[in-house]
Amino acid sequence: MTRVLTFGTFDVFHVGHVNVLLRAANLGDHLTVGVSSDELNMSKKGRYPVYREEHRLAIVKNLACVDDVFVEESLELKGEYIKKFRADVLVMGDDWAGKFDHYSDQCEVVYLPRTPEVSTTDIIQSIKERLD
Ligand code: C2G
Repeated sequence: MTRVLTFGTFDVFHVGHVNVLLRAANLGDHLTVGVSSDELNMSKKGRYPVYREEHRLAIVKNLACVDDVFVEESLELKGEYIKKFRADVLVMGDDWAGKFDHYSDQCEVVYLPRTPEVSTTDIIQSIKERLD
């Protein structure tokens, strides 16, 4: 049984999110997803997500390809999460390429290409423009 672990905010859930989760799930038999907390987003991006934490968790948790979710409280705890969830593979989008290579002594580290031309930031921008 191969256990896969991935992370993300998944704010304003879109097709790029579902694509990366489907591809992550296909790398193993069980997929656990760490969903970044509202506070982690505030500290790393300087803003709170549009969708609050429990709503982002509920969306990701109820996808057919996802087996388990938890709240990711800190970017520095990846090693602990890999142990806790007994991950064989850590999957990240290639916007993080190279950033997690040091975990390769604990599990396989895989970076998947992002889906082009879709992002939460662009969706928020396009809604704003429609309202102006
Ligand atoms: N993603 C993608 N294609 C897009 C947009 C996002 O493949 N067009 C992927 C990202 O690469 C990531 C996942 O979807 O793997 C979630 O994206 P974000 O919510 O933007 O995640 P991020 O805020 O980078 O959080 O510990 C790391 C963080 O939790 C990652």
